[in-house]
Amino acid sequence: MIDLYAAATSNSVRARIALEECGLPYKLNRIDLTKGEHKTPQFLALNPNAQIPVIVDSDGPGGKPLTLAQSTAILLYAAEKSGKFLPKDAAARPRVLQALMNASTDITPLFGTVNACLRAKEPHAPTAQMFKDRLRAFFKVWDEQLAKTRYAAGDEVTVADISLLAGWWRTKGALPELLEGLPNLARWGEEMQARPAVQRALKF
Ligand SMILES: N[C@@H](CCC(=O)N[C@@H](CS)C(=O)NCC(=O)O)C(=O)O
Repeated sequence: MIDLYAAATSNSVRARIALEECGLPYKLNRIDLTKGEHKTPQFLALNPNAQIPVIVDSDGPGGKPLTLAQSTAILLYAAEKSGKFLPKDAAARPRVLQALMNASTDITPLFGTVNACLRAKEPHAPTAQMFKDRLRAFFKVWDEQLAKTRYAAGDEVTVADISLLAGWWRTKGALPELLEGLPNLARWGEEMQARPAVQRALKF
């Protein structure tokens, strides 16, 4: 059994969709960031960086317990443990990893940066707009890609789709104007969001 510590954030959702899609049984432990539940001694023992998501897998590698933070590490761990969503083919894999990294290390952090700019005690509109423009530019390239392929890295759902969905879903909820006029991305997002495992993962 896997314990997942999470809330309705893009990084948490990436990990939860991964567990649901990979069919790995888990228990959701809700962490309320507004109450500082990620800063308790018990939580810091799981992740000294005081960030969600975290998983604790009682049946980790070699049958030993594993504690793991970082949503993309959790996504890759779930994919490898289940043997799903990560092609073994040496030609296909780099393309999937490239798409995964864009979703995980460009899109989600930019979304967080825009939010931080907007929520700052003294918001600076031009800075927020600069990061919004960068985020929009990444989504525009995704829209062009998804005009050519059904999924993020080809004809099959991979870890890249799971990661991108997390950023797309949060942006759609908080900054929908950044996704306007991107029909291929919208087609992909709606299809991904309709998957039963994703529906379960998005219910908090
Ligand atoms: N790179 C990390 C980022 C994790 C992260 O930023 N988590 C946020 C929620 S989305 C958090 O726990 N924030 C707590 C805080 O900022 O105090 C990952 O992918 O898991």
